[in-house]
Amino acid sequence: MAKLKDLIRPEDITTCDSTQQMIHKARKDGVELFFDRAENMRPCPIGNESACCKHCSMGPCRLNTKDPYSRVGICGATIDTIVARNFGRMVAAGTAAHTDHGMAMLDLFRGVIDGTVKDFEIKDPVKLREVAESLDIETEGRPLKEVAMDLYKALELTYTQVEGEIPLVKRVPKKTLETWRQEGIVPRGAMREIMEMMHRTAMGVDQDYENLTKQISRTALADGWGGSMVSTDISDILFGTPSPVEVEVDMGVLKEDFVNIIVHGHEPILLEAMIVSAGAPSLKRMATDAGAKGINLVGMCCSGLDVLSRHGIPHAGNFSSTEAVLVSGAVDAMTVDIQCIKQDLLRVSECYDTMFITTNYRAKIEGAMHIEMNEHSPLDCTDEIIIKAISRYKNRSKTIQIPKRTAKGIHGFSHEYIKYMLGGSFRSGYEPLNDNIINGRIRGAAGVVGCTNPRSKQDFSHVELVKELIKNDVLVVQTGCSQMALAKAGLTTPGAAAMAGPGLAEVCETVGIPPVLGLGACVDNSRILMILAEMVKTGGLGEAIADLPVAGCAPEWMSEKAIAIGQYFVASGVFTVFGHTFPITKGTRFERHLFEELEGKGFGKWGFASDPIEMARQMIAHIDKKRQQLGIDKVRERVLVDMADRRAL
Ligand code: XCC
Ligand code: SF4
Repeated sequence: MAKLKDLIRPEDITTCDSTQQMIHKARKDGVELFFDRAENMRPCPIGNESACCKHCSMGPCRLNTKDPYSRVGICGATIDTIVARNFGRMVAAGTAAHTDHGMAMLDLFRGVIDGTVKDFEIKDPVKLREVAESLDIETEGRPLKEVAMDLYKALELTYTQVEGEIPLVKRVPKKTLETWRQEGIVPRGAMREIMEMMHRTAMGVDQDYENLTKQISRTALADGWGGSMVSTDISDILFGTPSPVEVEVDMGVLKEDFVNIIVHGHEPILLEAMIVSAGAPSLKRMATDAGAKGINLVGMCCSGLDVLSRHGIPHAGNFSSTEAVLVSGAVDAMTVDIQCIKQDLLRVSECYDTMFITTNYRAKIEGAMHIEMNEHSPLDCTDEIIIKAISRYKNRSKTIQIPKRTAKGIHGFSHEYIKYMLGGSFRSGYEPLNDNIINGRIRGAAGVVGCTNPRSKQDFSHVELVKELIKNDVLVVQTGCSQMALAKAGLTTPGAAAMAGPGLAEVCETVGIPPVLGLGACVDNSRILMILAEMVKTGGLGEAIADLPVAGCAPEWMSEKAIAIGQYFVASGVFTVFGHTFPITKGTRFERHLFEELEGKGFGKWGFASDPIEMARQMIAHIDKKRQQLGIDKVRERVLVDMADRRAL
């Protein structure tokens, strides 16, 4: 490692105070973190703009990013073909991740229905019947198991259907669906779409960036309205639909005198099973016999967000903090399943004698302890993890330094709950939201989501962007690592309404909600799609999602999954801004297609900005444009004048 004084200052790496403290400690301990590698490894300038193709062994072919039309690949592939193909493969990979995760949830659901999985049950039969009815499955007077089996079969089509539209497109607003039909991009099963995407991006197949874009959208839609939505619905049915709960977050949730276990990854089953194991009297006794006060279960990344919304389990931080938290020395075990698991977590764990355990057959790490989770007997795995953690607790030998910071906030806003909360139990619905947008108190809504990235100061853009949006009366909904950035910054409390503009603040204070609503993990971006669909259905704000005064943003994204999500929002009609980098060569026709032309066809479009205030400006400008098109731009001016008058009085 470089000399301490030559290293970039932790304050410049992250705005997360706990993570800063851990970077300081890691440096003292001589432990390298991914922040240090990001500093020492410049991104490849050609790859950064996606101007390289390695789809066959005539290449790899590198084009000139400064003058993208000056040459073509050996096969003749133009820059537009190359960037579009690369982009398409990112969408295919992201979609595969979400749909494979959703498929695992369906496997579990099937096991619960046919009785082979005994440790879980259907926790939310109301949602099961609602989802079934939304797919025209008969529920009247039928036993739950029977309805569940029919639902399972319908949802399986989301993946396997060879021909025809996937069942969940029934939820898409009519006019939006019309646009997709015109373009021929209503998804069939996700397996088919991903397969076709991979095929069409292979050497010598689809070499027309506009035609490729159609399949890119179709694949992404198979994620948003398919795999991700199934994943969310089944998780709710099996583990309960979230409703608001107060949760403590940040690294201060670790407790020195407890056995600390962190669960990191994406499938809710691991942490759900951990909760059961950690509650077992025999294991609790084993922990106290070892001298601990108890077992402290803590989540990170999306796994953490899933159970935080359902059970109020504390959350230690987002993607950029998963190595840093180990540096505290207080983590007795970190256990992981799939996605966003840095391989180097193993080495950092070893530096602090933390038990690092992989649990999923699809995601092993060379050299790491693997205790496989079998859905038919999940507790065998989680009991053993707890026993391992207790043994590490007994033999703790490293100095422990836990950052003291915690923040409390309200999380767990499902789209069902938002409906209920706004309308009350007698008249639940989205009318109050639409009304407040139409009357101008709320200017519009924004989804701020996605990862953190060591190439972008951790949490900074998320927090600054959201502050700017709420200040301008834009209601914010959140998922993923972004939600944790705002939670740590204290913006998920009702008190944060004080930072909102007068109109939004008034609505938040009346309903008693924060101006920033956390909806859960990244697959739960499907909840945002449902909110958008409800807003259209409720009326008064246009006929398609593309008509709504809304926008989306992933300011510090890093994963291919984020690109898939961005594309399904764009294809659904949402203006979507990405921050700090975009995997495309500037000045190409493909860029113009994504950033301008798609909008003219009735879709949303992509945007890009590096600075959070600029991101907010673009999003608000779009929201205002939509308000104008809807003819509701004038009311807002009146409302704000009223408000100022009232305040003056
Ligand atoms: Fe991963 Fe889902 Fe990104 Fe966070 S936000 S870094 S994808 S954990 Ni999903
Ligand atoms: Fe080069 Fe064409 Fe092969 Fe890509 S597919 S590596 S552009 S020859």
